[in-house]
Amino acid sequence: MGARMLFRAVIMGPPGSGKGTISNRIIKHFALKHLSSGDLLRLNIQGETEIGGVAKSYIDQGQLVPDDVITQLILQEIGGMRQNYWLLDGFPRTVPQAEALDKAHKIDSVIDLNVPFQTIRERLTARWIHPGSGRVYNTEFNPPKVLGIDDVTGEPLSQREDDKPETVIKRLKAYEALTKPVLEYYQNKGVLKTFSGTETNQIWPHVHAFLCTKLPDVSQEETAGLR
Ligand code: G5P
Ligand code: MG
Repeated sequence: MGARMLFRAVIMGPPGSGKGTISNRIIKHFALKHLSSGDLLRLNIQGETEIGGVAKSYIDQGQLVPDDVITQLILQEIGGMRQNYWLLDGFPRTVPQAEALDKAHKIDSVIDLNVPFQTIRERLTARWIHPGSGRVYNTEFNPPKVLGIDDVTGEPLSQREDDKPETVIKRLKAYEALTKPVLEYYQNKGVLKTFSGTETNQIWPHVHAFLCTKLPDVSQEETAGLR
């Protein structure tokens, strides 16, 4: 991947729509750096940083953290990256966040996962995560090889505080009120690409085909040891 290459993407969708799951597939095929705002906030909570302290009360309530807090965190993180090809997951999720991002970086593509709310509610209570890496499992859909243990590191998995049914409903409401307008914002900029479905395995081939029109798929080269 040449140093001059530039590709800046965002993946959007309601809580539990599969942003993390599809992002993990994307980074196996395309040379993009994945940056999840939720994972970053959870690492700050775990590390007991000042931002973590502020964020925790909002996240546990199923509310969005204030725009200025998250915007500063993400823009700083992007600024610290050497690469100019990345995939933002979970940011921006309000119009002011999208506007602030726009001032700093022009976005090339927005992948929108349009998954019905009913499908989502059932998924989240069965979710387990590896906090260190953000790897996501689901006891029904993609269980770990050993229950409660991360496949790669062997470390214990945990459940998210905000995956309780009543908090999930609040998160879906926040999405409806604050994040949906961001879709319109990107639609007007002509960069929005929506993928609808109820299963990640149905949606993924379409996302893959779309990204192949923009970027080389490097997974074959990797297997052949060419990189
Ligand atoms: P997050 O961490 O960004 P959400 O709520 O946007 O959280 P979430 O919950 O991480 O999104 P996801 O990444 O879209 O969902 O979905 P996922 O984890 O890949 O999949 C969900 C589950 O379904 C998993 O168990 C997966 O294995 C399973 N699954 C996937 N596909 C299928 C399938 O086809 N079938 C089945 N059966 N299962 C499947 O944000 C958390 C909080 O941080 C704050 C907010 O408080 C937010 O609530 N925050 C921000 N606040 C303000 N501004 C921002 N920009 C913020 N970003 C984060
Ligand atoms: Mg996620």
